[in-house]
Amino acid sequence: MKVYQTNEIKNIALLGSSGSGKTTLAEAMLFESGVIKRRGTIAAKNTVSDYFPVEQEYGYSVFSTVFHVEWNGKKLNIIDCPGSDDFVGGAVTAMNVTDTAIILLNGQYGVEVGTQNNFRYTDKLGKPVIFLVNQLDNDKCDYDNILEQLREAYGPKVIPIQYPINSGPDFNALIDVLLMKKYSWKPEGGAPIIEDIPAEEMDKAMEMHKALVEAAAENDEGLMEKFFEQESLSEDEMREGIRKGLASRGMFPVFCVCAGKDMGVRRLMEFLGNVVPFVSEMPKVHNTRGEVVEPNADGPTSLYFFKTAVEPHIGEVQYFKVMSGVVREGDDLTNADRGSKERMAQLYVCAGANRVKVEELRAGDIGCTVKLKDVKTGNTLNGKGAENHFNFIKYPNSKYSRAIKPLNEADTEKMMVILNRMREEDPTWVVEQSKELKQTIVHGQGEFHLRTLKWRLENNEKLQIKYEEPRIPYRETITKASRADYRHKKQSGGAGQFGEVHLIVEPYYEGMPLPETYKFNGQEFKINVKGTDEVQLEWGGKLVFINSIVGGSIDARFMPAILKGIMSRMEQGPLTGSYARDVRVIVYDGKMHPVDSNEISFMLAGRNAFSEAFKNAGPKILEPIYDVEVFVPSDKMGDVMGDLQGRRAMIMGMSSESGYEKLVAKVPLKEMSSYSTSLSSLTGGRASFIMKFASYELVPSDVQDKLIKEFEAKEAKEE
Ligand SMILES: Nc1nc2c(ncn2[C@@H]2O[C@H](COP(=O)(O)OP(=O)(O)O)[C@@H](O)[C@H]2O)c(=O)[nH]1
Ligand SMILES: [Mg+2]
Repeated sequence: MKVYQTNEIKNIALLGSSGSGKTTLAEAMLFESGVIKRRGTIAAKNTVSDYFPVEQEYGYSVFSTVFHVEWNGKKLNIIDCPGSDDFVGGAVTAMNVTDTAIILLNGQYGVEVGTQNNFRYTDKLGKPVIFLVNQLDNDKCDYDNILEQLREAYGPKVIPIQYPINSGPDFNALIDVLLMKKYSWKPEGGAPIIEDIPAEEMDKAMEMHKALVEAAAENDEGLMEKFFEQESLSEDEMREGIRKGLASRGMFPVFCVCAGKDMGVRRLMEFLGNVVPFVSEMPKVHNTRGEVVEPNADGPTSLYFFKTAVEPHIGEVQYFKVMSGVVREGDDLTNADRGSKERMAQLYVCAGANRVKVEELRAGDIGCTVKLKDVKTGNTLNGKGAENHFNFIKYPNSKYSRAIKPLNEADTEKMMVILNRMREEDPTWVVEQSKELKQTIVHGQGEFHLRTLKWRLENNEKLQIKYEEPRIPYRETITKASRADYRHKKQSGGAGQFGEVHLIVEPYYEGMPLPETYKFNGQEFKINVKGTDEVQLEWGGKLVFINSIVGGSIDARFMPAILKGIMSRMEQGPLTGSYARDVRVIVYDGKMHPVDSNEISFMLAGRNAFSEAFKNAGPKILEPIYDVEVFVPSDKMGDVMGDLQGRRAMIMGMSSESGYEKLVAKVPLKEMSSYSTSLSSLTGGRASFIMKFASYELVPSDVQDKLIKEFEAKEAKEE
């Protein structure tokens, strides 16, 4: 295997909605470059890219797949990304370690919500984009209309380099307006027949060629001058201009293929090899200290690990990008995240499950290795002289959660070990052992995401599990002031117990003034603040505890016990056992016994007085509310809106973006538990959404009554 220099390497991500044809394109690229002898298909479950059993079972990509092809002396590292929102983790990672993104469009649908999501990420990361219209053989494919949609969505920077002459089932020819040639294929695809453009296409081709030349010239002043002098550019000058336009996102070229029939794929690869920017031409990468890290093979060695795959018979395969320097087998490196030392074992370049040994990998290249001791996805390994640390990959928040349980309770520990290991493969799974909900919760990107987790646990790990609805982390609070006394007294043989506490509770809000006078049933209570404890509650909100005991009716030494008693009730709210928050308590009086008073007595008196006062203080249940943004194809807007209204959503706004609508709403978490599934079935998988915790708000009174009844029934059963 040849060692490639930094200026011979290009890193490319294949993006696009699920079903647009990324995996099929990857297969055609591998075939065209001679890596494989036969093209596999999704239907036959034998593609290089979807090589995990779970992917073959479901017929779509779950993981990103890294492969490389050699083309005209260049090495193209390509990452085939899963298209579905459920597996967005792989796409986010790939975009971070590659330079150019190819966004595939399904000829049948054109611009989809998934296209927009992918494009937004490339925008955030400043990556070049090539649009690739695939499935030109689909009878619903309307290329001109897709171009229209692209221009509407991304503006005049969208410049077609090709157009099909005969899209639909007979597709076999296109015009390339960069080379000004006609490309056509025999039914088996592969090598094109390249001819002059037929007379009847000449006008259209010339017009598009001119637009392309002008767009290419715009990216460079020298080219612009030449263009004005000669009214044209040479082929090389055009390539130069397009390369610059790509790198600066001044141009988004559009290509055409029919990946399924291997038509147009060679020409695309030629363009990738000749025109798309090299690693060294891309915007600089920074380490966490903000220093520029040049992709320079002469610099110190730094590797960034972006992916872990656990493979049968091999174990963990770790994928990395050489951010600077050179890595060789036997190199001693230090893990910047974990402080541990690692010795590099064999190095490989990858083609899906097939790996080829390589002696060294140089700055900008992507490879994989095995048998590392303690390297997790996201870690940086440094050689001598490098002190880099990278953490540029930000995963989206999870939006689908389920409580997970082994069918056999004895397997709980085993399950946790496996879940934690699987997280290393896919950091978008979040596993949480919730003390509050008394459940183990797995958070993911959607129902499919968790379904594949279950499939893998059951099929690869032989561990049977079940999912349940996660409980909702309700909160309790009060809405008005109230007062209570409680005397705890116990006389049993020897030492007795005695403690009496008088207190007032009231709703707490930030910046409220110190208490002065209260009136309950005509009786006035004057408050004399002696001391204030402000407890920042672990679960959000505050408890403010005010001591205003006069005349020593309770010794100061008992105050911490009273607070402890109150806290124990805050942890287990009086209404439903949920955490309470935002309460101010004023202990203003009480009684002691010279012999029998002790801490436990005051703890219990404090707890019970608090409980009683809380119940009379207009107690309310709060529920978590999320900010939700839904991206919907315009024709599905009505259905999606209606569905949201059925979920007690408050619609905050709507805006039209090209091809889809963005809906902003506040929705209770309780109503979001099956949202990803419903949205997917309402829109045929063409919508997507994101959600983020916003605030706690009061639940409607009918919901509150129901929750209290459920809690009481459960308590009665347990007693
Ligand atoms: N007719 C036709 N079907 C295609 C083409 N490319 C892919 N497909 C089919 O579209 C489906 C989705 O393709 P796949 O490569 O899995 O898409 P991905 O989700 O983007 O990886 C599969 O059934 C493919 O066989 C094409 O050019 N023409
Ligand atoms: Mg795929």
